Amino acid sequence: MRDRDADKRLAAETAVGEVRDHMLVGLGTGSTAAHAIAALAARGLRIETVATSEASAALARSKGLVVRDFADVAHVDLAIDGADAIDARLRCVKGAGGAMLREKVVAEAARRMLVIADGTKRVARLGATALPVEVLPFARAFVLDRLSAYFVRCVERAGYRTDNGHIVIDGHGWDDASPRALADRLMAVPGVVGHGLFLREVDAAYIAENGIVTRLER
Ligand code: ABF
Repeated sequence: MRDRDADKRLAAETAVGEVRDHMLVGLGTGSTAAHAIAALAARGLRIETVATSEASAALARSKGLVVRDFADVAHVDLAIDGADAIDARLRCVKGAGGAMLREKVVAEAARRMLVIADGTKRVARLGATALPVEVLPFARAFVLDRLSAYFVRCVERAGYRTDNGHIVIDGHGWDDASPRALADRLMAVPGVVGHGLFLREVDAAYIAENGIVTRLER
């Protein structure tokens, strides 16, 4: 049995094969995305990038990639990012790494969005994975109270702040019968600034399991 990290690297390296010269590439966050950043740098293409986190920006720069300020960017050619869970319809839960808000903006700006993952991320149902919700610190107690209607248990990440200065509440135990409705309800709570449900952003996934890569296309 291969180790998970080898599968993460294989998925990342395979997906990076879609990148061409002169593209503007969105860099994801997390250990799988870090493999993609390394693979991109190794290819030596003439590309520019934007990053979904300060950590990924620093990693990319350290490897010699050009990282632009996303605040100056409206369109990205290709985004490549990890996930915490992905189902057969390419719907994902993201945000264990806390970068889901910037990840969603970049994914939405991208003409094509690829998820890269090892096989353990493939799930039949999304609801077994904790759903991260990014929250304005000012609204902490109010949002925790409102979120209790949608989750069996809500856990604030102790001492944690996102790159945007917000807190994260992980929602455990949620009904995944209609995730679109849940996504809408979460965003309707004042003080919620984002969440980790990616329901229509992902165009394709590269999933590696025991050294075999499967590409799923929407
Ligand atoms: C980002 O990093 C997130 O959206 C997801 O939460 C996490 C996956 O991390 P890893 O690749 O380390 O499993 O992609």
